[in-house]
Amino acid sequence: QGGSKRRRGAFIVFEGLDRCGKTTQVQRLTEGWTGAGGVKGRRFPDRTTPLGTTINAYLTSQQEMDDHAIHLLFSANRWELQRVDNGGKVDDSTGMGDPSRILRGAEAIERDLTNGISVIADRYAFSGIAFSAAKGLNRSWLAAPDANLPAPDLIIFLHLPGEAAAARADFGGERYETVDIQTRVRDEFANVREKVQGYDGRSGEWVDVDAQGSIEEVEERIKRVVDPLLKRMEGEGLGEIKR
Ligand code: 2DT
Repeated sequence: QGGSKRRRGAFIVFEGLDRCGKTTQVQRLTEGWTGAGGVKGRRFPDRTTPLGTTINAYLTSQQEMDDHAIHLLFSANRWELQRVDNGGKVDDSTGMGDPSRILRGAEAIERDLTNGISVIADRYAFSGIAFSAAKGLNRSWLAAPDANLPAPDLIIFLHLPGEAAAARADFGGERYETVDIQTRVRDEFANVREKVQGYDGRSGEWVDVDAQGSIEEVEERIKRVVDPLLKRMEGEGLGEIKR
């Protein structure tokens, strides 16, 4: 070790339309993780936080909300998870003893990455932009609240052609789970993909992976994308966390 830079974890984000197999593949990659330093799975929205409860009420149509307001809540739901303990100044004024129980930041993505733990997320800011843009909100306004969040090293977009997606369209009953909305979101994801390298210059590589075929086939395709990233990290590491 000496004075050498500590190796950080890799941050990998999965995106795609509903029913493309994201959740299954995030789980598989997490459980079969071969990289050094361990791994954690994350899911956005995280419905377990206070804001997540409101987001869940919105998605399950128990609550209506202005499109801008819910967009900001989705983003805030990513931020509330980033909270860290300000370099050791943990607020333990509640006397609950275990700071990790007070500060969700103890589980925060940035801290995990710094500690060498890799993070795999089921959706992130790219879903945020695609879904809100599909409602017609101004695209340049949409990206602002997510600026400066930790940026992924790799975005894996699980791609299903239209017919294949329609064949899987036994959606649940949540707000966005209709063919009409999914079609518009598909177009918006294409816009996000185009902009990803350009609009912030910080986000990692966006890779489309064919989501057709068996779970094992898709898993194999994903491995072929992830393995080179892990190899790179075993070398000199990825250095600073991108923002
Ligand atoms: P799932 O929990 O089934 O993935 O559905 N969404 C998600 C947004 O509109 N904005 C966001 O920022 C994120 C992360 C996508 C969650 C639904 O919420 C949508 C589907």
